[in-house]
Amino acid sequence: MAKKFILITGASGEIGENLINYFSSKGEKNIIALDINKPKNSNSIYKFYKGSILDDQLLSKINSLYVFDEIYHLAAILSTKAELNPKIAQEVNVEGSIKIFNLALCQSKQQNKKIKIFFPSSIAVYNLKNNDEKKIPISENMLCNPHTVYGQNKLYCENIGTALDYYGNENNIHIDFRCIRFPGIISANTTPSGGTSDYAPEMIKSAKQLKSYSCYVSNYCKIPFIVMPDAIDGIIKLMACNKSKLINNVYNITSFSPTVSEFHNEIILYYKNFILTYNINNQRQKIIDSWPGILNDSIANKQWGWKAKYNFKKSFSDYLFSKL
Ligand code: AKB
Repeated sequence: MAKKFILITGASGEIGENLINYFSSKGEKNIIALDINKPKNSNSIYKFYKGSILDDQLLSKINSLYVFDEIYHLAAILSTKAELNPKIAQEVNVEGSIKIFNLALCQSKQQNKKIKIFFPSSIAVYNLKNNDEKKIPISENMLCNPHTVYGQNKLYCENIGTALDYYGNENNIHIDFRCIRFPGIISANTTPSGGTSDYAPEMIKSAKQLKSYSCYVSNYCKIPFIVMPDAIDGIIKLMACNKSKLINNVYNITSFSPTVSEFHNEIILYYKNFILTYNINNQRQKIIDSWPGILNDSIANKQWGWKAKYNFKKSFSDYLFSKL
């Protein structure tokens, strides 16, 4: 029987690197990684391909060389960068995703079975209009009318993936599409770039480096977050779940929703000299104001047992600042 592989696109991004570390810790070596940059942990994988998800020749080579069981399609341009470069964002986030879905459909056809594909979506698919909505836990079917390029790209791809799972393509070939709408993710060992939720991980990293931080959104701002171990746990749990239990394709997950001031107050318990200043970027502020204050993740909890292991306090004491 042919050896089965896992394909990870965006392998050197934050989720990619942490996912590779997870697989490697479980002894999983059959990983094919694709990214424009080499991941730091490339010695833990079978083969790294340096290139773009828009490169048809490269995708066709990868498709012909390997039999894939699962695909984690993580490559994307995040929200702040997408607003500044809408054309590139459309190419990478939409056209690139369609190419990866097509690769999954080819694999499904060759293997005569549904290929599992994991797609990370985002709270950017929501668009809140006022402060009252910030106080309501937002469920998957509420307020999905994104105004950012990134949110629109993600919602569009969610819908294509869901349709390919349900209806299949014109040849009746289906994929097994599984998607999480992530809140901001905070990692202790990697740094995000191009996102709008980056203020929290940047603030924490600055504190650890004994530097001050100038925050680009106001002190009252509040969006949901989780820490990286919970994000990885969510991906693994969702991908491992028996398909018969999954009534939906797209799920919210969350853990805590502090304001910028609450982040600051927690950080100074560990780094009492940490200085936070503000230099508001109106465009980024507007994006944060439009994202949920609280997420409702009860559907993920009911259908596949999702529950964050790290709450706000524990994230700092047992993960982010655990070595202090
Ligand atoms: C971003 O800020 O763009 C991402 C996200 C919340 O999807 N971190």
